[in-house]
Amino acid sequence: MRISEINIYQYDLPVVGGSYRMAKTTVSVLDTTIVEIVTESGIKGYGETCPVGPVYQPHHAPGARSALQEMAPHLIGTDALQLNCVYDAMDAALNGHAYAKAAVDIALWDIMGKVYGARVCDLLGGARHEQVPSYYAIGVAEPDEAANIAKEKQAQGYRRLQIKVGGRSPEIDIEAIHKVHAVLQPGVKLAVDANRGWTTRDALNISLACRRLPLVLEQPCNTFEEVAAIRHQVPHPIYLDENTENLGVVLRAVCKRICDGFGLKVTRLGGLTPMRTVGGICSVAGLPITCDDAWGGDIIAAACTHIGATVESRLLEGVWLAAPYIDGHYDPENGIRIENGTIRVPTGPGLGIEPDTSIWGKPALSFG
Ligand code: 0XW
Ligand code: MG
Repeated sequence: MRISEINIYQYDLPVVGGSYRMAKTTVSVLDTTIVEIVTESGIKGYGETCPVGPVYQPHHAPGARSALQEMAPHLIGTDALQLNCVYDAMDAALNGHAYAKAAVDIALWDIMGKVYGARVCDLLGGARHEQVPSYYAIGVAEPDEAANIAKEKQAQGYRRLQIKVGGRSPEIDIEAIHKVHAVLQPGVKLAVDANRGWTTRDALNISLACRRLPLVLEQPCNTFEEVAAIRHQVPHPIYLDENTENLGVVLRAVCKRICDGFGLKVTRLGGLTPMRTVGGICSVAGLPITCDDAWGGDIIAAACTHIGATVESRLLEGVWLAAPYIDGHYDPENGIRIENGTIRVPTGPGLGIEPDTSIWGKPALSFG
């Protein structure tokens, strides 16, 4: 089934409440890129890639569109159902840029689902859950404010919280971690995410100051090497997030046991296809994962939910969505929602959402 047309949309997703703060960046509007792939039989698939600003990881929203512009002409005429061949065509046209290729990958899984009458999670090996747990990320906030948000989110049903730290004095981070921990209900998990913002010195001091608190340290330092250096000196489990830029890094981390789990991002790895491989590796290694992305609307939310549905319960820590920070949905009816801290896996074929494309205006780029 040949690809006859590719449309690329640009859309701004404003952050509800004004801004979202992490150790190295604060964002208030997210520039998202949506890829619409049309086949000769008229079936359409949708993919999306939305960096959370230009600093979070080496991804750039206009860069994603430039990469897609480079690749798209080479994809017209390829068979949408032959994912491997489309990958070959993308790699032959452009080296790297996995986060842009991811949008094409997601759109092709959507098309496959629509053609075969199956959900993406079922094509990926089968849904292990019809509802997946989500978790809430509390942006960098004053300690009392973070604790209040933690209480509010638990009351809404979340059973896992992530607090953002870093970019300020370690003493305030220590206080925030203790205050949030103090309001945790029994069984609620806590991840402390420095988003690469701590030096190894800060990570050691903060972890030791919180040594009695059960929590996970997510991406405490900037590089893989820094995390490896503190790995056996801190009392807490460590999850890697931003450093897992490709399958090779994941393999290295697993083989060297640099971490105890991963915060994964669908687009960073290059789409649902590499995510499935990483999921399999983590399953063999017994390492828990979260299925996330940096940001994005209903398309990314659906992709994260479908892959999350395929992960064993013992290893699925949660599926993170930007939905609570976004006003409205691309698909007002089937848009992905968090209810009582969980997400219902879509039931329709493909990603299970039918976006109202008029929301995005005219395509920024069209091919075919
Ligand atoms: C909480 N997230 C999954 C979404 C934000 O964009 C950052 C990210 C993380 O864990 O670093
Ligand atoms: Mg993280």
